Amino acid sequence: MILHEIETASRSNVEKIQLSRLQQTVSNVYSNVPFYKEQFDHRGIKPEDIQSLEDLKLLPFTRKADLRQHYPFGLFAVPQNQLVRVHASSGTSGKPTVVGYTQNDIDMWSDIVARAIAIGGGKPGEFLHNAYGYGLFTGGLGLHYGSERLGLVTVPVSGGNAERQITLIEDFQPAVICGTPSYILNIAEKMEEQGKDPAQTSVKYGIFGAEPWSEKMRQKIEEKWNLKACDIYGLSEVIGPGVAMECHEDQSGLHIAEDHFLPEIIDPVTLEVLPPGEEGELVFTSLTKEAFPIIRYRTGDIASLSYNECSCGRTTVKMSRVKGRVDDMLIIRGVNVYPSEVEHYLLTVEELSPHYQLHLTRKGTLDCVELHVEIKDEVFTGLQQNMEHEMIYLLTQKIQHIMKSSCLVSMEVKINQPKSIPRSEGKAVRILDKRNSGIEV
Ligand code: DLL
Repeated sequence: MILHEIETASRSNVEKIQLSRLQQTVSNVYSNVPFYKEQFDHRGIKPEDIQSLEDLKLLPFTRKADLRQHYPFGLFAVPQNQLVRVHASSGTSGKPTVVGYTQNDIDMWSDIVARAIAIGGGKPGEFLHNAYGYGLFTGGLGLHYGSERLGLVTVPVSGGNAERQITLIEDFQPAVICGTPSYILNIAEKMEEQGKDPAQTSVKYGIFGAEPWSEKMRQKIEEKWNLKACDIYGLSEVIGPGVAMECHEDQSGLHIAEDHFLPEIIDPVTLEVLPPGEEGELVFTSLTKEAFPIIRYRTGDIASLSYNECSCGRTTVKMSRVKGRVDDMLIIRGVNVYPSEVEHYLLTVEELSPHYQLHLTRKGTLDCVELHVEIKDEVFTGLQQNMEHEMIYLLTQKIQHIMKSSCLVSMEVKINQPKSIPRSEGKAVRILDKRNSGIEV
């Protein structure tokens, strides 16, 4: 195992590097991004006020809305002739958020993704099958550059066309596969339809992320593919994939590339910074970015931080698996529920496939959840006609009971036929919110 020096550095060394990089970043944004200058002036803060990492708390937060307001390039810190690339993430509403990179930014990003692939088990010389989408989304190109940087033979398949994915996996014999967990399951399903067993492929390591997934989903994928599945996290506003990566040795939390990104956890309501171990909204400050430095970016993702030693030998701070997004948290009759919790318990039900959707509706003033699940192919074909209704009834009761006792909310469960829930080629759509459609159900 090759460890980058910073990955095993002492806390005091890491903090020394972080402080000097933070001071540089703060001076840079103050001089080059009018939005930040205004924000700092408004609070009476000068770059020289940042004397310790604690002083980070003096700085203002940046929100997605700030990026939208300065669409497309208003928060960039370098002139256009220094940019070499832009990416964008599609918002569910309004304009996308656009991010820019200098050549140094691309180099830094390639380095951290190379590190991430190594953390996940990839080795130089092996084939890496990259099924993340190429384009404005950072997944495809992010993993691509990192894979090449580490010296893997990179197969730039992109998302879509599962048949071709299968042929290339069979013919090129990759050791590593990358994609969203939902799409990787989708490919496995297509293989099974062709009478093939994904567990028999050459793939040993999976680098999966870009959407929330549960521990149970990891178990399903690992079983189906006979591989080690590790979680990769990132977001375009911060750089793209590679902000944090789970190690294949320990598989319990993601090592943050904290020489480049300074994490905090805040209470999303009071905005107070929370201590290690407490769950809250993840916030990142970039420490080395040139084109698009970002201060205290509120990711909207819910996680916690841990500074405990990891069995892999790395000393970098770890973030927990993302539990969900602040805005995805469902409040059903006063009870908070994250879709990932629903997923976790749902996947304990043997008869179901790992595909589901939550449909949110409103009856009068009450929020209601319909949980759409899908029965497994083999269970469905094994059903005898006259038993069908009874079996579906009993299964519905069982799932409703599991949800009520684990997530503490009542959900209306709808059991669907195999393959009826839409499959994803990128990020899965798990929630359909029909509450503001004007239609009262
Ligand atoms: O999804 C970057 C990425 C690409 C990460 C490939 C990992 C692999 P965006 O499209 O900007 O960037 O979306 C960022 O996706 O704020 C999270 O809500 C979610 N997300 C990303 N990784 C994970 C993960 C890419 N491992 C948003 N677990 C983030 C849960 C994730 N959610």
